[in-house]
Amino acid sequence: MTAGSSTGQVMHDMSVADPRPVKPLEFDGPLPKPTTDMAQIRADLDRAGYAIAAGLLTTKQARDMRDRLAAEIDREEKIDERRVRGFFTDNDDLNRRISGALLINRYRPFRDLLEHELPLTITKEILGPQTLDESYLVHSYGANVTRPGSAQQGIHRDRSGAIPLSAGPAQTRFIWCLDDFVEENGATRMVPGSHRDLEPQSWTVRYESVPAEAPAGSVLIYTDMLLHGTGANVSSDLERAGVIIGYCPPWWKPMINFPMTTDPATMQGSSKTIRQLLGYSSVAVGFDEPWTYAPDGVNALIVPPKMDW
Ligand SMILES: O=C(O)CCC(=O)C(=O)O
Ligand SMILES: [Fe+2]
Repeated sequence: MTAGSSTGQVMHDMSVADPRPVKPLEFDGPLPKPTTDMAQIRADLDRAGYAIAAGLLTTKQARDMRDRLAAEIDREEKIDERRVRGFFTDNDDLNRRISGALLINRYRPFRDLLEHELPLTITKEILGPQTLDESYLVHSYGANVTRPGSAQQGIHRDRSGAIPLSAGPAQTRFIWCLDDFVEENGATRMVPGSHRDLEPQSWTVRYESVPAEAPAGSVLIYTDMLLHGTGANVSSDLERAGVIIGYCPPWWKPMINFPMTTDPATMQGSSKTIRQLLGYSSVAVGFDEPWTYAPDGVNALIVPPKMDW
């Protein structure tokens, strides 16, 4: 297959002696490129299983968020390095990760990303209508900074193996690029077309993959059907910061219990949409249970579950 190759990559865990057989790409046609054209984004998602939306953040916004992210990671690392390194899905402890639960408490732009129009539009289109228009939820939120020498992450799906692939997407996923993503600094690797593959992911094959290269301020869009993973950072001096957010239907359990992890003071004056996305609602289907034992500050933020958008 001509469209990129992962076989030449540095893989610290496996090296060139990686004995696993290569699973070649089964995808023909042009690879998604950064675009501002919504029709192209939809077409790329359908055909390749991912798309690259360009220009969602200005260069300055991306740089400010990147600097703030670096500062928050430093701050956490000084308290306890296990908070930001050695994440269970990484092959070494060179990357730095931080939970979105911390980020949204500390800097408003990390909250604003959650209700940006583009991810919400795409989420609605992909996950489809919900019973009684109950709001989608933020399923997961974290940032991943690759650093020189860090290894490629194993190619995977952001999905529980317990959900059959035939059920279709259970999550929309967005990686906000705060730096230019290039192959050298570990741009996310994608397996185009794998969103249609109903074979469970295997650790015993080496998936051929392509780097999703994108300028800072872009967003990589995919779903939990697509095989992908962080690229190896083979540069000597480039970092690559990405903020990763997933959305799911309301009947799914988010990985972060935001009403319990978010400082209520930071949510004052926030929109109904972001509160719904973060789970400050009861349910549209089922018992409407008051949050009897929640702190007053949390109870004061509760909104109805029905989406207005
Ligand atoms: O940082 C990236 O490029 C992707 C990370 C990822 O796929 C994950 O952590 O699940
Ligand atoms: Fe992932």
